[in-house]
Amino acid sequence: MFSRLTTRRRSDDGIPRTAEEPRPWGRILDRVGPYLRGVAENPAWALIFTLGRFTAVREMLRAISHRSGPVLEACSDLFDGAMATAVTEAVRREGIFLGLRLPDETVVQIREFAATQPCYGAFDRQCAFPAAGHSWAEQTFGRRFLVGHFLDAIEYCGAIRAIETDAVLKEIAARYLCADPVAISTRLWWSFPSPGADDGELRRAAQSRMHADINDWRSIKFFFYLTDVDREAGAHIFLKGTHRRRRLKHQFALFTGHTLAALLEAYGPDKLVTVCGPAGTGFAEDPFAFHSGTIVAKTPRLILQVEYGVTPVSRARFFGA
Ligand SMILES: O=C(O)CCC(=O)C(=O)O
Repeated sequence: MFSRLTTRRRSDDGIPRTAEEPRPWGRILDRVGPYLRGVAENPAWALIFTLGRFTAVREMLRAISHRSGPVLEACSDLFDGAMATAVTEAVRREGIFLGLRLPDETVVQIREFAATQPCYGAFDRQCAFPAAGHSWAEQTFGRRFLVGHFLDAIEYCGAIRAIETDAVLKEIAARYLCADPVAISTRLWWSFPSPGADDGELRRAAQSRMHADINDWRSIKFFFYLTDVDREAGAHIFLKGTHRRRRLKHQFALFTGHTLAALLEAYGPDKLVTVCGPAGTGFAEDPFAFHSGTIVAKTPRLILQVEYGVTPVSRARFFGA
């Protein structure tokens, strides 16, 4: 059924520890198409991609930027506006704030949406399937689906719209970005167990090596788990401090993705954060820091991500397609 059935060394906590890198050609070829499309859609992205990898450039742009409105204490039905300062300071200092929480009814609404709508395997609109039919879909389409995205269908989920436009999240984003925040992506997706996935499949599903997002000159992501997540369910991992302090070899590297083992050696094992928690758990992070999902060993994970930046993007990129 599947053409490649290689397995990858994986530790008990779901985080691949392999230090060696596979040959770069596959990684380069995988990226040519998306990069060219990115530049065609938005030529400014070439500049962001080239210069946005340097911490000095990012810090300089932050220093000269400003937001148009005053700093306010925002209020909303979902989050406590009083936490904006703590969130912003933690993300600035560590790159991550753990401790956001979605109201239970919001979790229920998004779970209902995800249970009644098909997701799309490997971002392919030809491969629609209900999450409960994941094994069926892999058999039927003859492909592994490590992730299933809902793409633009999430526009019809009121609970997601409410999070995306939430005044407290926007205020946190404005403070962190030192600019009027632009919503640059919203994604809802399942991560599924799919034993035997090879390195390329794991990499495309953000499960094999840590990476840094260069989506904009500055951005902030809010993640929310909609299912209970432990180390067997694809917990998100993060390297504290790497959004601001980064070795030159990692700033000049051709790829932003590196093995966890190599990064732990460079920055220290004490910097690793593994985010586990019940459905509703939320966290804010600067995705320029090294981060990743991990291999889903047992339980599928449903996760929502809302990202704010400073430069508008196209509709396709907004939903991650
Ligand atoms: O699946 C995850 O936890 C990581 C997602 C990720 O790497 C990203 O959104 O850039």
